Amino acid sequence: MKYQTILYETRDQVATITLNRPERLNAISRQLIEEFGQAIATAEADAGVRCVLLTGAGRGFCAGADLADPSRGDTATRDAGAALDKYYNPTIRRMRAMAKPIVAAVNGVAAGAGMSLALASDIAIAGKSASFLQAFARIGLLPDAGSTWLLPRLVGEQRARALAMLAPQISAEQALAWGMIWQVVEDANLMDEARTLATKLASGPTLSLARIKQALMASNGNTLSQQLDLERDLQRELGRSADFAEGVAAFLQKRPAKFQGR
Ligand code: LHQ
Repeated sequence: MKYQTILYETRDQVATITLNRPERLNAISRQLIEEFGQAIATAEADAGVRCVLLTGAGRGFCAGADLADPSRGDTATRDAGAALDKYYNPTIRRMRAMAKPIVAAVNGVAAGAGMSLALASDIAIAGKSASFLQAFARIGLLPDAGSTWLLPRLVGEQRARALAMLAPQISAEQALAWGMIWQVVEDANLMDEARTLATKLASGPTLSLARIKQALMASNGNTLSQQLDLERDLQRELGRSADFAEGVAAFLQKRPAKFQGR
């Protein structure tokens, strides 16, 4: 597929999606969110892809919705919910439900819905010069694309409230200290580190990683008792997988496991 606002490349079973409007810090035009949604769906459907790596071109990760985009769609109708309904929300749902891990390599500022994309990923690592900004309240909106749900779960209620209401631009180190992201690395090493991480996940037990995602997601709405039942059901499935048999055999034979993702 030919994209205009993103780059899509598959290597070593990792699909790399690069948001590619660097002159606007990869702000999300209607075309970009449409193409990003298509790319996520493509990666999900491709059996040759076992991990997604998401990053931004240039000095920014993503500056959120493109406030200057004439095709934004909400200007005439003043319906800011329409784009969420049509483009953002299905994509965030797909990212969280996707049976493959998503790594975000946050290479610069992640603002507004751009920050939501980073938070909706499974593992986010950032370059030292990256920053995070819940920009929404600065322009009279509320955090969207999942941020009001994702953020308090990552950093706790108090920090989520202050981040949303005061909208400070916080450093990668601060985001790390608050548990918003997994790792901070030197800018120059970010893509190498992120690719190493993504390639490791891509050669991992994909079904097990998918069930981990599923169980952690479900835990947000489940009681402990419901979660115990879910763990039992999912473990039953994984217990019959080829990768579990391989994992145990490799352990007993003192060799690295060769997982096939089944
Ligand atoms: C931009 C943007 C941008 C256009 C930088 N748009 N051009 C909303 C509406 C409806 C439905 C769906 O959901 C949403 C959700 C949202 O995401 S709302 C939040 C939208 N994002 C923002 O409010 C962030 C706006 N940007 C900024 O505050 C700053 O640009 C940050 C802090 C991200 C970066 O600051 P700097 O590093 O100082 O860069 P800059 O401001 O100089 O930006 C570079 C260029 O990118 C500049 O263009 P220019 O022609 O002057 O060089 C900016 O205008 C453009 N740009 N963000 N969101």
